[in-house]
Formats: sequence, C-alpha cells, structure tokens
Amino acid sequence: NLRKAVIAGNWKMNKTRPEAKALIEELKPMVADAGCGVVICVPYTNLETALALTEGTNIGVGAENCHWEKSGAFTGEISADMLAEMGVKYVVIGHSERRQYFGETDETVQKRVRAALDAGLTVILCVGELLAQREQGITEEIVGLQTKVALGGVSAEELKRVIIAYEPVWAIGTGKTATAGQANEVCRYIRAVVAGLYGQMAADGLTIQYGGSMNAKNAAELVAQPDVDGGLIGGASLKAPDFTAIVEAAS
Ligand code: 3PY
Repeated sequence: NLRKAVIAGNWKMNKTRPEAKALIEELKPMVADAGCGVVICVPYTNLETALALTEGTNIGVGAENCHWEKSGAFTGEISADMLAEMGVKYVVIGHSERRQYFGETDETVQKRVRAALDAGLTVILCVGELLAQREQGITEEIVGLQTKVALGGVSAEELKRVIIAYEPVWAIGTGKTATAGQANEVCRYIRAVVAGLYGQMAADGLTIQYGGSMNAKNAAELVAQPDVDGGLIGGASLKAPDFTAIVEAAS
C-alpha cells in the first residue's frame, strides 16, 4: 500500500485545558510507537496546550475549523493564518456538524479549504451523505459533488496536503457505523472521483479515512479495507486507551 493510514481524533467541543493536558499526557507514551500517522484535532482553546505537550512527539495537532479570510470583521472566527502561525499543522474542514448546525455549504467548505492550503496547513476534508440520501440511492452523487466542489482550484501539488474523511452523516454520534463494506465502497468511489480529477497516481497516494462512530471494537475491520486509510475518530478519541486501540489497529 502506497498510502499512509492516519488516525485523527476529532475532539469536537470537549475537554477543558486541564482535561486536555491529562488526556495528552496519558496518550503520548501509548502511541509513541504507532505505525500510522497520529493527529489530534482539538478546540481552539486547547491548541496551545496540545502543541506544547506534543512537541518532539509523533502526534500532530489540528484545529476543527478555520475561516477563509486572513483577518477582519468576522466575530468569533479564527483564520487559517492564525492557526499556521501557532504551529498547527492540520485542520478539519466541512465536518457534518458544521454543515448541519452552522450553515456550512459546499461553497464555504471550498473557501475554507483554499485558505487552509494557502496557509500551509493539511486539510482533513469531510464528506458524507445523509440517511435520506443513502436511502434514495444518491450517495455517490452527493459525495462526488461535495468532493469536487471542495477540491475546486486545488492543484495536484496541494492535493498532497489533503486527507479526505468519508463520514456518513447517519453514522456520526449515533453509534451506528457503516459496515466495513459500505465504508470501503464509498472510499473507493471517492478515490475514483479524485483519479478523474488528478490522475490515478495522485488518487492512489491520497489518504481517505472513514469516520462515524469508529471505535476500539470496529476499527480493525474498517481499517483493513483496501480503500480505508485510517479514521477520523469522534467519541473514542476522548479516552486514551480507546484511541490507542484504534491507532494500533491501523499500525
Ligand atoms: C464521529 O466519530 O462521530 C465523528 O464525527 C468523527 O469526526
């Protein structure tokens, strides 16, 4: 396999600073020998703590979103440049919770991807269909469109700093997981879409994660799929033993 599996934690709106410190301290030795990439995406308020505690380790640090403008009158937003300046390396863009609760659209996702890449960050781009869309049989159309719009204007060189996370919305925070076969099918489809845009070599090198209630129990089967290159982990990333078990499954 040409590709590197990456296990990324998505902490969402969890962990105060002392809690973050405790979790990272516990996690550090547990994942030190990981055979896959390890990233934790944390609330803005925990970035400085996470960066300080992971310095010189194999744990990468990411934010959970960024705005597309560099600065200005955008109360409550954080720019990609602000993240890059701190030493943050990754940013999650287009998580379904952003799309569902905060009005994120394919167009705003595209702008945020653009800004993140311009700032030198690596993007973890989330795509995924709603339950109604899966039941209608339009999963591929939806996920294909989300992928194409988000990557609009992204060069082949920049694509090396993109990870795609396939997260079926019906599997997020619901405890429902896509079967390994379902996950692989859509990840393979996304790879085909990317091959159409950038060529097969670029697509073969792209890390495509599965996300959506991946946990210590189901991770091994999911990451064993040929087109699933690791995962974006919600709830299970909040406990060091669970997250470590997933990292081990992908190593
Ligand atoms: C989940 O595991 O539910 C996620 O949303 C990961 O991003």
